[in-house]
Amino acid sequence: IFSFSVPKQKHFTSSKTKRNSSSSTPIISGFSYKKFVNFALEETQRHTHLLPSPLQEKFNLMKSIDQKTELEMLSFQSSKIRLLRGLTIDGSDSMQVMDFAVFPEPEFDLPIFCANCVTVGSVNIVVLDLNPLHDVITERNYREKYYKSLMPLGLKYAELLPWGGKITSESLKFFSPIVIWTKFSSSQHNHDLLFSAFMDYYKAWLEIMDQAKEETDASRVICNLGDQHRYLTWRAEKDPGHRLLKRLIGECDAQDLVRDFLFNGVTTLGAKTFAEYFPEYQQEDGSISEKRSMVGKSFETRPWDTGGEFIGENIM
Ligand code: BLA
Repeated sequence: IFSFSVPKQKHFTSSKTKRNSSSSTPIISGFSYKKFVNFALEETQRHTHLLPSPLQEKFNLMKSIDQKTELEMLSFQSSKIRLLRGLTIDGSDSMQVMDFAVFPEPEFDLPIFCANCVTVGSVNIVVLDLNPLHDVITERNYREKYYKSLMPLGLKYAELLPWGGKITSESLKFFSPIVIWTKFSSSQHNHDLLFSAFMDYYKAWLEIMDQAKEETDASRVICNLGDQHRYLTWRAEKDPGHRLLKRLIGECDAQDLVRDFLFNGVTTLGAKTFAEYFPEYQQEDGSISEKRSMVGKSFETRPWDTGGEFIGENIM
């Protein structure tokens, strides 16, 4: 039996604030998203037996082309978890990135845990969510199954971490009524708040994982598989992180990281292509539009009511 232990406190740097000489904004020194990933791993181990993923051998540590930035990758699996993986980027120029996600086995219709945080200078961009596996705008049953009881949690953080402004409707369709989509400037208070939101959302995900029952109806498993593949196909093609990754490690390694690690499954869980799932991106010559969004940005405020009902307009 394989056992391992999570390196406790290895990356846990205490966050001290210091004054930025060029402005009066306090900046966080020693801030790192590694404590988020460490928390998630330790917490997961209380609920299930984690095994290292075969991906770990190829994806572990990388340096950017200019040697100034470090990329760290961790990946695991368990009985209900097809892939738990985290990427943290520790940049020299006060850039910190985390992309942490958990993808369920196709026998489970569990949401996909999704935490994406980007800190550049004092700017923070965050998406934290239990991304719905199925469409929560049209499929009421799925929405109620998972999100009804989570609405109080979502409402709490919707106040503390306000809506980040206009967002594309393509992205919005992958978000749940409890999504935390926010932007804020760095401060100890804000980073603490984000960490507590991350811990609460992750604990909520683990609890629904504990309760999840294996689906035995083959047609439903196929449906779970298809929707997870669609999600992976979307993110492997259009995730906002790609441009930065290309700049850091070059086009070829970035493609590998995105398709084989971050969105592993995009080439194995299904055969449909991006153009088949998202035909609106197909151009006359057959190629895929490089645009992130065909619709543009909308939804200046949170488009769900307190009951989790979608109240936005013009979602296509
Ligand atoms: C910005 N990342 C964003 C934005 C969103 C997300 C919504 C704001 C820009 C926009 O409105 O599109 C995240 N979008 C998501 C997520 C989903 C989605 C999670 O559709 C899920 C369905 N981000 C990363 C990684 C990097 C990264 C790994 O996850 C870098 C390596 C960078 N994200 C990044 C940067 C920005 C960003 C630099 C700001 C610049 C930009 O928008 O291009």
